[in-house]
Amino acid sequence: MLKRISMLAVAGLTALSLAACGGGGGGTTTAGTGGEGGNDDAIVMGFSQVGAESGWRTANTKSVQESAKEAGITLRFSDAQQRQENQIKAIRSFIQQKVDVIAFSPVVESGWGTVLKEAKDAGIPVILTDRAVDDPDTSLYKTFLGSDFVEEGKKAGQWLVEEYKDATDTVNIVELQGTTGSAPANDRKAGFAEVIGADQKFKVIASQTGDFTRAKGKEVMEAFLKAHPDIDVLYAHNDDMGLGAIEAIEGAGKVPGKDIKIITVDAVKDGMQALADGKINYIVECSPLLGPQLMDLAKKVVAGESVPARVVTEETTFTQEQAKEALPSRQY
Ligand code: GYE
Repeated sequence: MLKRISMLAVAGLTALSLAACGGGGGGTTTAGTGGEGGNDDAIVMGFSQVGAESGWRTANTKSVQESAKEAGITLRFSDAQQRQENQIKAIRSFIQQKVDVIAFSPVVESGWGTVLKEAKDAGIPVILTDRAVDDPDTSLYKTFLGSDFVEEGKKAGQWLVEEYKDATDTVNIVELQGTTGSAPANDRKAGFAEVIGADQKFKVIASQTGDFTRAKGKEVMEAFLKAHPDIDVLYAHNDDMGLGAIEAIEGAGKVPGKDIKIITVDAVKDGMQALADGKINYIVECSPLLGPQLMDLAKKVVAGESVPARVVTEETTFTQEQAKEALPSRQY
């Protein structure tokens, strides 16, 4: 499967022309050691990224690009701009290019069977990274590397249960969901609902998607605030939506972190800063630094070695005090 191109010049030209043609929806770029280090056995990885919707995503892209370079893997990177059809196009293009391995972070969970079957038939192994697919045929991919999003939702719920353990009144919660149909939105919602569902006093009075972006988080929170004068808690499926919502809350003359308690997921720098500043109350960490593990898995898969079907990322949680301590050494 490995490209055995003996002349470096040819390798360079090939990389350039492929980059120029573009490969997927939002544009493909090639990086890595293919034309630099004289490594004509370099593994070629086609990577279809979700987009650039959040601080988490930016950190994840950087991690993947840097780790590919370090591992000597030639990366063909395609940005899907949050659209499944762009990802499907990118994967088909990677199949045509006969890359050695395809890695992708599926924007939504369903609808992948056909294109993954095409990759399998072409003998190209696929690695899921960050987000899952819901296809029951697990032979369509070699492994899934990423967080346990249900667990993240549960951790958010557990903090809330503890925070309001002495409260007897109803706790009115609004929820900003991630991208509709995405694994983190589905699972973070489910994990949270399971934990708070054990106590009747917790009521989710509004729940809508903010598409994981700051702008949408702000817009939806503004609508929530207009419709519901009595919001106690905001649960946002990522920091960026929470940060957008903070602007909306301040705009409505309320104090984020006090009048409305806020829980988010990710723990990117801006989120951690808002937590340290007292505007967010609790953050459940979701690590975007998946690059090194992804490259290790890719090497094994291409070498025909067996890999675990599931690799779960290790993560923690942060209170306001813990955020102050962690901030100076935060990598993303
Ligand atoms: O939490 C969010 C991003 O899939 C885990 O996607 C990822 C999520 C992350 O846009 O900020």
